[in-house]
Amino acid sequence: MLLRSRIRHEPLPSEITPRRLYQNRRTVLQAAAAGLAYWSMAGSAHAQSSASRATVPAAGGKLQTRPSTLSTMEKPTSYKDVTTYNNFYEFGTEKDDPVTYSKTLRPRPWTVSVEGAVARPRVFDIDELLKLAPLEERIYRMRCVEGWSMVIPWVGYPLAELMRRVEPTGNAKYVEFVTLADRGQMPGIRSSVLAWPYIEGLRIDEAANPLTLLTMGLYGEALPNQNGAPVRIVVPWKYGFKSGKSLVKIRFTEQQPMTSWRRAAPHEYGFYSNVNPDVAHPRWSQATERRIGEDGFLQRKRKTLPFNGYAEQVASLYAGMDLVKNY
Ligand SMILES: Nc1nc2c(c(=O)[nH]1)N[C@H]1C(S)=C(S)[C@@H](COP(=O)(O)O)O[C@H]1N2
Ligand SMILES: [Mo]
Repeated sequence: MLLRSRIRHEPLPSEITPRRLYQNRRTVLQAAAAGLAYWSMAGSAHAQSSASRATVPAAGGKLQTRPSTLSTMEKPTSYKDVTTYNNFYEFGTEKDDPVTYSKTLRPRPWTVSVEGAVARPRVFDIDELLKLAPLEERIYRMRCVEGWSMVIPWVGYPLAELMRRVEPTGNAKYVEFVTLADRGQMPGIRSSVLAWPYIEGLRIDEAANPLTLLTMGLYGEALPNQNGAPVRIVVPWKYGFKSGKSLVKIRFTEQQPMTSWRRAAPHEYGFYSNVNPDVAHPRWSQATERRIGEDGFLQRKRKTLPFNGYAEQVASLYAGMDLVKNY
């Protein structure tokens, strides 16, 4: 298993891809700063990036993306780490279980039902979802509640694009994300470590924030099974468990949804779960983190940032709220 994945990913040197992404992003950011037309520059940056991607072996299909000014400039974690060190309890609780046991997941055909307090409820086919809005490459810092972090080049578009099309009503105060629970495809479901299906939720304004990404890919390719194929949510200012994988239902609700981790351990995992270095998990501190790929002899701990470094974009969502109580 490990041997096979090594061979498959050998032509993807982690030192080269992140540097190229970094350079393309700089071009776009500099163009924006110089007041040049963003689109013409973004177009040329994209042409450049799809050309250099021609050598990347396909884990899934290749996706057409445009760069985003919301990407971090930090060096992306290697493709190998992003796709072999995962949390996806439907396939087991060890970090290498998802890559090992998720071959049985069938990401096609796939539909996502969008329902509840919306004027236009609809079942979207995955291929329809892929074309609903232009795909962006969003390089986000991700922070797991367990104390490790990664930088991941996701591919998707803001969930707000989907929300616009289904028209949430005045009763839509929250969004519930329901993910696949199929014993036939997911061996981990035999275990009662969590209540299945895995459910997550956001407040409607969090869901509509431009950082909240409906995600169909990473590193320019369709999502590998272990990362939540074919579609997941990504919420970069919250602990990783808020980013539910392999979504089958998005439900707009008036009541705050009961989420899987809260149900399992309400004193450890709150509804909000914003990354907060000042609020310790009951069993460990959240003040620092270990960046995957930086481990080793001279491993350095990084300071965890409030809202995972996205405070400028999202802190206002919580104005006046007690973030110790609302952990
Ligand atoms: N359906 C489902 N989604 C899930 C999980 C899970 O166990 N099941 N784990 C969460 C946790 S704890 C983390 S840290 C992220 C990990 O995403 P990644 O493996 O793509 O980095 O997925 C989240 N989404
Ligand atoms: Mo996590």
